[in-house]
Amino acid sequence: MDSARSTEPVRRPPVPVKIVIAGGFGVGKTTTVGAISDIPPLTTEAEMTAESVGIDNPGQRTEKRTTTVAMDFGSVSIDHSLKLYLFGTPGQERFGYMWDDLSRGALGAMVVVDASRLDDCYPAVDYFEQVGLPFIVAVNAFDGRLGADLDTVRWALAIQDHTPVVAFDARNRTSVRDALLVVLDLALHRAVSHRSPLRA
Ligand SMILES: Nc1nc2c(ncn2[C@@H]2O[C@H](COP(=O)(O)OP(=O)(O)OP(=O)(O)O)[C@@H](O)[C@H]2O)c(=O)[nH]1
Ligand SMILES: [Mg+2]
Repeated sequence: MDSARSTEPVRRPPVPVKIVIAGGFGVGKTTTVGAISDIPPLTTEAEMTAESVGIDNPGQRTEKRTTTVAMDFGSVSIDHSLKLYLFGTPGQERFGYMWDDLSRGALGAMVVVDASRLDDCYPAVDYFEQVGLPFIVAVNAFDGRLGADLDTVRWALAIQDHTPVVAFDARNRTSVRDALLVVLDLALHRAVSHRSPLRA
């Protein structure tokens, strides 16, 4: 009995990794979490009211009726050894005070960008540069169009060379997965390069 038990491979629980999905108002953060999550995502959507007109600008997406007021939450298993926990931030600037809490303990972040409204994206880029959390800029190809090429986005947002800028489709699971893998790759590289060398 004992010898049979000892030959069984030890199945360790997956390593939990927290990733923040951030960005300006209405850029597709909730859509991103919903597209990839293995579980029904937890959302905190509230109806947008007439009072928000002129303050919250959804751009050309006049069909937008709700907005995130606290957070999005979802999870996805990358493989048996790694499980991502995704925390989406609210996009409205007045909820910016929540970003510290949502980012605590995160390994990396994905800043979702609508290239037709780049102005809305500066606060998220600034925030992650200031707190030093590895992040990528993921330009959401609304309706298959980027609105601006990636070099233009990098230049306009003054994105540093070591920060990846990628295109993705927030509604497409595979596309979101590929973008998240870039976040993981970046976070891993950062962790390895910041590790102090072993003493002989
Ligand atoms: N056509 C198209 N519409 C999209 C895409 N991503 C999101 N949308 C739509 O754009 C609107 C905004 O998407 P959300 O995912 O709610 O954006 P958000 O960033 O979570 O918004 P806030 O939480 O309010 O800041 C919704 O109506 C989505 O259906 C996309 O890739 N293509
Ligand atoms: Mg949202």
